[in-house]
Amino acid sequence: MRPDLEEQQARESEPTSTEGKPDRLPKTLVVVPTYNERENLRPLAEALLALGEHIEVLAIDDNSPDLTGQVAMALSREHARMRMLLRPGKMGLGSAYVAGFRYALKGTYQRVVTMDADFSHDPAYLPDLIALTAESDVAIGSRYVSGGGTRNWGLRRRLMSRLANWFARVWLGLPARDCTAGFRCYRREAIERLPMEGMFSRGYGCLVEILYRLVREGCTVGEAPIIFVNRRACRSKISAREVLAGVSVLWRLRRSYGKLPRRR
Ligand SMILES: Nc1nc2c(ncn2[C@@H]2O[C@H](COP(=O)(O)OP(=O)(O)OP(=O)(O)O)[C@@H](O)[C@H]2O)c(=O)[nH]1
Ligand SMILES: [Mg+2]
Repeated sequence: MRPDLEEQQARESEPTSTEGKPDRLPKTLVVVPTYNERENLRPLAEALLALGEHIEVLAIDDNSPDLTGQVAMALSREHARMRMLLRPGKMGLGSAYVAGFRYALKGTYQRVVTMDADFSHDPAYLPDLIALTAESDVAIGSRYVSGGGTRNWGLRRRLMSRLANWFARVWLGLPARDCTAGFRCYRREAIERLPMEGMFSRGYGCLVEILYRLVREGCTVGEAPIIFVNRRACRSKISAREVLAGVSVLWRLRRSYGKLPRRR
């Protein structure tokens, strides 16, 4: 790890313990995993923080070679509601989410949002997602419900996403149209029920795995439409290996726990 990041990593910023603000919106931690998102992190974090005092942002950076970690450090010095967790190397999206969940449980956050740093997930949808958690334990920013969709995705990406979702529904019995979406809001109580130690996946497969495990624990799922826009800056990280790892997670979940029962 670079020496400039070493010192900072030792002092990860602390979660706050103040209660929600008088506007009564639930105190929300927005977890943003980053790997090579130098150009995206600042505009995204500032757009999120501008949504209101109830929002705090946690950037989880895995020692990105483009020094996104330095942007996270600068932001956390400038903004009281900006937090950071700098890890020594690339550990995968799933492991970043779990680190974010653990961080949230140490504080008094009532909601935890996960979203990508690359503006595929528009911060403007955040209030809708938080509002939906009044009735569901998990709210998904969904591309595959009425009003949702994708922009600038090639045929291969569209097919892969549809196929993964079809498997998640038919093979695992998940009760959602968009099971692979990373833009989600969780109630704190849902995160508390997630068996994090036993997770199979450290990469992208975690999206299906988290949803599967939560539904198995009895959590309810709602979906709000979003238009997903393909990244506008920096490079994609999804490799063929990641796709294979995702398929193996579906297989392991089905083999270990079976298909989820139909909801009444
Ligand atoms: N901390 C951390 N973040 C990661 C890792 N892998 C991906 N990310 C971040 O997770 C989010 C989703 O990754 P993306 O590469 O955008 O995946 P995607 O949106 O499915 O695909 P593209 O946008 O086409 O690249 C982004 O904010 C990434 O920077 C990782 O190993 N560690
Ligand atoms: Mg992306």
